Amino acid sequence: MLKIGITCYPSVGGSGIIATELGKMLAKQGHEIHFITSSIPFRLDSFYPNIFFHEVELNHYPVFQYPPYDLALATKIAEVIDTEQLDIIHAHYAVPHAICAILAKQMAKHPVKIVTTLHGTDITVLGIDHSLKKMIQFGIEQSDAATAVSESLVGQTKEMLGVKSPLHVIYNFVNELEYVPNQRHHLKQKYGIGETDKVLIHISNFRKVKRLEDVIHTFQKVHEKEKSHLLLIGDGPEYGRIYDLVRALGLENVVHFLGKQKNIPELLSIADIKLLLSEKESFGLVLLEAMACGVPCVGSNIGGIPEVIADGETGFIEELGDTDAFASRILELLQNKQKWQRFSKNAINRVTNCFSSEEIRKQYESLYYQVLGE
Ligand code: GMT
Repeated sequence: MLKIGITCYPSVGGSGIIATELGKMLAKQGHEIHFITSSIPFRLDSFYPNIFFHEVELNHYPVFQYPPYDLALATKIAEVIDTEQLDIIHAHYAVPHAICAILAKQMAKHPVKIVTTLHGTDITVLGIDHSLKKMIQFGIEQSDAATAVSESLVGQTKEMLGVKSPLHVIYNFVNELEYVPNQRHHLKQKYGIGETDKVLIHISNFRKVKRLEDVIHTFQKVHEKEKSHLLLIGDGPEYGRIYDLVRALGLENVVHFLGKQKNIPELLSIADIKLLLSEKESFGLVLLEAMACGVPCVGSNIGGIPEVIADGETGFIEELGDTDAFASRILELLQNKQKWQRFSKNAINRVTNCFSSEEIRKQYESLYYQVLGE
């Protein structure tokens, strides 16, 4: 059995979810898991005797303009490597987590291997910042193994950063016990949605790359032809702008801003279609969550989205920004019950066949043993 340290962003977000769910699955296999993060990962909701949490604490010295989080993290990782005799550090994101792990490895006395998973934002957003390119490349190349969550992200990483070392694709997954189709039609009533009205759903952190205005314009076109509502889940920088747009279009009674929510499977249970129309998306975990609940998805032809949605089988892919095409695909599904049911079934099957959490756990586990030479 291995002793594995995991460092990630513990707050809401796909990378934090994957890091935590993977930790929980590895713990079930008998491995000892040590989360080294700024706060308890939000998905670490129940007690596991072989999961430990090491909090990175920040000291506010008057000489520093900003408290040096990355150095505090590296120091903490080094301390845990030695005290717990860790075999592996799994860093989610090259910057800052892999960089901190590399520094920690140099400081620690106990030998450790570093596995880094790229989730996208560090490559597609930070990689554009020239000053960070070299550091991201260093983080990947100095790791003992690096993985990316889609083929598209591997391609982008190689192209943008000129990374020479191998990058393994290990797809994301969902907790299949949690994300299941449910009959919760009474929930519709709570939001003032008629029993037969259709429901579209979008879940994100409301950053510009998520193209919320395309979601609203697409919905407007659907709403003109079909009695429907839009649930917007999440919060972020675009919230205010999108709120104003919805009011300007007179859609405030049918577009529901729900903010950050925990009960995503329940909300998905009343949704007919999931929308993800981003301009950058290395994977789109929210698509997989929807598919597992039997909700067909409509997405943009960007990044890893076409690797998740099987176009014409579990949903539809259209060109970025083409709100007419998105709307007509949504109407095609909403107005043809048989087709919707076929897509819904295909979506559930695709999650089981291509993104099984057990398979993905095994892929990470065998990579750990590979870097350890076992
Ligand atoms: O999308 C975000 O802004 C959040 C970010 C994160 O850290 O969770 O998401 C990235 O990682 C997810 C998990 O691997 C992927 O599903 C998202 O596609 C990816 N986001 C981007 O590439 C923009």
